[in-house]
Amino acid sequence: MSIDYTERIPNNVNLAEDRRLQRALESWQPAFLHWWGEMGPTLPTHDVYLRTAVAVGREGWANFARVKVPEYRWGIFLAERDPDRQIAFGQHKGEPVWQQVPGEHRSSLQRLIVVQGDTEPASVEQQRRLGLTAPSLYDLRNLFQVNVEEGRHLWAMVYLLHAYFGRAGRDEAEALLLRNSGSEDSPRILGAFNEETPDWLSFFMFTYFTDRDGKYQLGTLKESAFDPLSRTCEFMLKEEAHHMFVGTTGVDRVVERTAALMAEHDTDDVAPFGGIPLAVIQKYLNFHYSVSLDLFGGETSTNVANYFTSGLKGRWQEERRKDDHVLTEAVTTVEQIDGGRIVTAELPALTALNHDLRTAYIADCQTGITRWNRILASNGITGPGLRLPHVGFNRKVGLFAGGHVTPGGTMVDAAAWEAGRPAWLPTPADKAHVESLMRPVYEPGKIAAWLAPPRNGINGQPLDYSYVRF
Ligand code: BYC
Repeated sequence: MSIDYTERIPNNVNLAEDRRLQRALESWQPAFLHWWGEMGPTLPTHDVYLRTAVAVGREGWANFARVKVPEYRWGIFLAERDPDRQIAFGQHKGEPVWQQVPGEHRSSLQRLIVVQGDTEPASVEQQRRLGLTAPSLYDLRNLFQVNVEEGRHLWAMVYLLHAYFGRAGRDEAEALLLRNSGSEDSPRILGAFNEETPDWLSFFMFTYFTDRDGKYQLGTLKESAFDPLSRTCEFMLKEEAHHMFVGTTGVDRVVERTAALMAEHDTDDVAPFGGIPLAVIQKYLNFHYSVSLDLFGGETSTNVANYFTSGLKGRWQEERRKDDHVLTEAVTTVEQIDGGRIVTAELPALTALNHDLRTAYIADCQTGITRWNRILASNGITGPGLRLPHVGFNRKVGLFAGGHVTPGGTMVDAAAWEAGRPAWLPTPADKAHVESLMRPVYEPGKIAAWLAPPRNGINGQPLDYSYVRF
């Protein structure tokens, strides 16, 4: 299915054939561009080497070119429709998927789409000032790539709201541009999207841990019985892979540089040598991991049980699971706090589906830890290395909220937790040190001294390519 770039809004959904919808979206477009101008990247540039989607199939879906960022062609791209697709789970299992929204599921589906849509512009807002301190043109280009695609993911959700939810959907689409990350009066919906991303270590941790929640949530929405949502999420996941690559390799490069400085100077305290100490990397990791765990909602949730049973939101890799895909009889074990201790409890699998998704996410997060510790070892750094904190650490949502759990998984009282906090989460001094390293490097091929250079350029270009021109 090719994408029509002659239209004002590039799309592969035959927008030209639905004049009302086209007009509605064309009237949302200036509001989006205004929002981008006000809340998008603050660094002015001449052009940036960016990829743009040109098709949705397996082969060669993207085209790379120098683009003026505000002229990026944001559009609506859905994966191809499978005419035989059936609902894979829940009470409607085996029935044909829906091309329209069933009345009884209207408000739940709209809610899920709004929550998903709200995160996309939020991340652009959180990252808007990072261009001012980019460690290289390569990194700056990756930041813009992530930003324009999060903008496109907002378009993806707005298309669904406009096309399938009538007046209420159009109102929600408008509201997506009115809430803002960190705003006192109208914040973004989910906690992690109101946190700051003030420096590039935070950016790499965000794209590793928080974008990875995106991967898992989109993976469950890709299973949805509402076929347009499924097809939208399928294509979003394709774009999302690069965002996590930015996070994984970004943290790789910070760890690599830190390890090299530790080996060279035979000390853990690499701060005086312009590096980020491993203990500080661990604290940033603890923070971003724990706020990202909150994005999975409560370990037990009737919302998620209802979403699953009614076919709105499936499980990660639903069709590869070897069970009945209905789960009315199934049970699972979940950790929780009981009488000041962490215990495991057996619960109905249906209400524990957020926990099920989070379990797959945690296993995926662990692969990063393994690779970062391998980088440390290959630089001759022995010792405990980096690790994921306990799932109950620093939680604001779910069964651990309000409990005082150390990164090692011990329950302590509030005073002990506060006393431990500076060792576990970034302190003002840690943030000030990281901030002091954030100086822009805009010369082609040059790279800031607090991280290692990337292994390869983008799309086969050399590292000293002018990825961004001013
Ligand atoms: N902050 O029943 P519960 C991404 C609310 S990231 C604030 O336990 P449920 C991206 C919850 O809404 C992926 N509030 O949770 C990444 C509910 O409120 P209502 C985004 C929270 O509903 C990087 C109440 O607490 N996509 O794409 O089972 C860059 C009880 O909650 C939070 C999605 O999340 C929180 N952390 O699950 C760019 C997918 N957690 O309904 C993009 C769509 C929970 O009682 N969303 N609450 O008023 C969902 O599937 C679900 O809404 C959630 C929550 C998984 C978020």
